Amino acid sequence: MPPYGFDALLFDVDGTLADTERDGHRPAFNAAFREAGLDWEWSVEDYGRLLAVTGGKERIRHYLRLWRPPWKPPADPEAWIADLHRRKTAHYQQLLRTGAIPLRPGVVRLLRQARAAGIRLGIATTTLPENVLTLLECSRFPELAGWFEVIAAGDMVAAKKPAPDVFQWALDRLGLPASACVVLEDSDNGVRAARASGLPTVLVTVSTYTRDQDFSGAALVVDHLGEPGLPVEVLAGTREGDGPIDLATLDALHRRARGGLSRDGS
Ligand code: XBP
Ligand code: MG
Repeated sequence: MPPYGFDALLFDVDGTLADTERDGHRPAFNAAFREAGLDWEWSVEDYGRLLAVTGGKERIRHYLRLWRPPWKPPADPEAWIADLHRRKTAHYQQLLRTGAIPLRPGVVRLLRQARAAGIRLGIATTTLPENVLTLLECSRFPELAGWFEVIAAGDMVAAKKPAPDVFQWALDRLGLPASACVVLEDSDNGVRAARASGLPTVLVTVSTYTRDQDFSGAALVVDHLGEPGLPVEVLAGTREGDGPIDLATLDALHRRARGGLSRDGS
């Protein structure tokens, strides 16, 4: 039993493990649009607004409904959206394979510390499992792809974040109560999803598009996890000490968030 008050860390992917949205998913959507003969282009600013809708297929559907009328897709709209999204995924993975999207500061350090301490690792993401694996395998640390016991992804469940489903799925697979896990997220939708599934402790590392969001359910909001020589800025909430975010930092947040409850929540 590790000397920490939690058994597992649950990581979001997009924005948390890596800052994937602006220079990863967005250009991949645009490349898919061009390939399909569409003159659509999601600018950096437009994409920030579209991110309110989680999930790539859902985002395209929303864009069609609210931004493109009276244009309509040929034939069956759902099949057409699915095909366009498949093209987007192929472009995204091609981009990941170039190594263009690095993992965020402190991610590998914290994962290594967790692994050494016997803390279990899981992922709760909106994107596809193959995107998660490609991101990790094409990073400078491909061994990370084998470190996550569970990859809970948006299409495996009925509703994507901010619904709690994907976190619930991860908890069920790990066989752990919510009280035994700490979550790392970057977005308001992610915090809402985690809190709605009863997860008490959410650390937010803000990303390109999320800095100004409302993180009222989070235990602490910082700019990134930090590294020796790369100080962490606290954006909301308080922490004990300073320095990079490590297991001791998360443990202190978790104990405070749980307010002295026992590990099974009683
Ligand atoms: C991330 C998302 C994803 C990506 C695109 O949300 O909303 O939809 O933008 O991925 P979170 P897909 O970080 O909260 O999980 O196109 O594969 O859906
Ligand atoms: Mg995210």
